[in-house]
Amino acid sequence: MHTLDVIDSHTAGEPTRVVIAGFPDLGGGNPAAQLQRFRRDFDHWRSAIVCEPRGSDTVVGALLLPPTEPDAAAGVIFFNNVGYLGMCGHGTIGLVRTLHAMGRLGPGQHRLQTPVGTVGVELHGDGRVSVDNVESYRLEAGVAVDVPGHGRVTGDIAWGGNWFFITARTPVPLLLRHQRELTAYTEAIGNALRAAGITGADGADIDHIEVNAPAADGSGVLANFVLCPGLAYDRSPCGTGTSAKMACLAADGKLAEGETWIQQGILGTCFEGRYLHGTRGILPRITGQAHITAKAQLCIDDADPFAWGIGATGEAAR
Ligand code: PYC
Repeated sequence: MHTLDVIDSHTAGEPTRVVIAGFPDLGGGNPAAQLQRFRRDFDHWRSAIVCEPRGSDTVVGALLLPPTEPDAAAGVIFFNNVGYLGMCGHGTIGLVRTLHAMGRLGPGQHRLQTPVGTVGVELHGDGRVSVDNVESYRLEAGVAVDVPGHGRVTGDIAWGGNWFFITARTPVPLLLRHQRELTAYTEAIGNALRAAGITGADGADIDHIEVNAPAADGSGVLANFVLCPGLAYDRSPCGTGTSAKMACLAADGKLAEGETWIQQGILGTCFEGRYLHGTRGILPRITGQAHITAKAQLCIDDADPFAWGIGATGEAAR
């Protein structure tokens, strides 16, 4: 029997499960090096932690690592039901709340190492968390793709710590009750991009599809629907997606440095964003709120046919 200590939280509705003890030794090194070993030798632990029967398609896992940089508070590797995330905004906010609940962080500024770079975070006195995300930029504007059943869809390709295709075109209002249609639509866009060979930089898969449209509540802000790899939609406004969107707005001259951007998600919860100019794009700061939902121990019993999780194909992952 293997056991893992975890702390669960949600950030604006999107769950994060931080693994704080019990994970096999990944041999040291920075999060990028440890991610390679995680992926190669321990991928079944990923599915055991976040997939059913212990988790769900929606859960983002965060493996807590000791820091390797002198000024970092911790390292982290984010993962989900199908693989690994370079960076995760909502997950970082959940991680900071978790480190606070563990007594490892107090209010103030801190640094966290991720596989795509070190990010700054700030825990505010009121419990909100700001993330100084990795530099974000628009790679290409106005990219058109033919999407079966939906015709030609035009959008921007942008990096916010993950690769995004961002479009303003939506077949239905961005309301939770339309999540099935929105999931099918954004999945079709992702498949069409792959079929057309449209990628992020260096041939990277565009694995997050974001639809932005005026919020249906009449608040005047933009709402989004973000489909993540693994076909779960982000319940939060998506920190990396908000960063990518702000990079596009900045490139279009529609959002100035230091101006506040309110991004609503599909549940109606909001992240607050602003940016400073970077070298290639923008340096985004995303602020949101997380809440602890559980402190638990996961049990992995080798005699259990689903010990290592029910994979995305519906079969035992190992
Ligand atoms: O908040 O960046 C984010 C995120 C990515 C995937 C799910 N949430």
